[in-house]
Amino acid sequence: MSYQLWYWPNIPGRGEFVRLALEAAEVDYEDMAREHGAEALMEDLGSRRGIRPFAPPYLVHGDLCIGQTAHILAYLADRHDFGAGELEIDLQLIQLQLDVTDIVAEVHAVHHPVSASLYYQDQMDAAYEAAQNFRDHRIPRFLDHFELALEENGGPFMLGDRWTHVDTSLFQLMEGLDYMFPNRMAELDYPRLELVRGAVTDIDGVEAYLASDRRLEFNEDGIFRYYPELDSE
Ligand SMILES: N[C@@H](CCC(=O)N[C@@H](CS)C(=O)NCC(=O)O)C(=O)O
Repeated sequence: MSYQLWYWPNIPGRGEFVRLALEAAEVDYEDMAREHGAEALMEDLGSRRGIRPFAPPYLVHGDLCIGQTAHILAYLADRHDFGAGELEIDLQLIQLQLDVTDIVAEVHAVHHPVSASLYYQDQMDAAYEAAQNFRDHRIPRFLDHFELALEENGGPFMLGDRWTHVDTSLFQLMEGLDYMFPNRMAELDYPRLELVRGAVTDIDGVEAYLASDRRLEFNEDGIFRYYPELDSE
């Protein structure tokens, strides 16, 4: 039974972390809102009752409906063998995936420091300050953490020579940060993160995906946005 992925159709956003893992594993899925539109997504989510996802992305698989990016990835990793297959290490991988969730939430907060319900244009002064702090302190804090973790097994991937959901997410994180802060990222040096980024693009499924029209460009409606005024000089 094929997976149904529900995510906003016009941005890579958080859905891209799920797509990349599915594509790397060459697993079939239907990208529902890209096929049927954003209204279909709102209708589908709105029609669900009881314990349901708070927000996209969510994955439907038979009777299961799973929200939260890291949670979806943990489920898929277990079914398609792109975790570790060993409880202790799988828990560490999920922990790292949740660290990615945290930095992605901070990325979003750079453009929405006052409220996620307001447009960037309504909170630009606060965003300017938030971006400075994020660039100077939070990027190095998170990237040092991932770089150190990558040392554990010698790379290029988090587990050494086999990729996991953490690697595809680190790829997307680095791509997103480069798009968002080209000047700031050029000042920083993370050789292990660069190695994993290159190794992920060499995974057959990812290589084919990146060359396809399924791969969406970053844009200013998404999570990773480029506003020159928020980058370093
Ligand atoms: N922690 C959730 C966050 C989900 C989320 O915030 N989704 C965004 C799109 S990327 C959304 O549609 N939010 C609607 C809202 O917050 O009302 C995850 O990692 O999946």
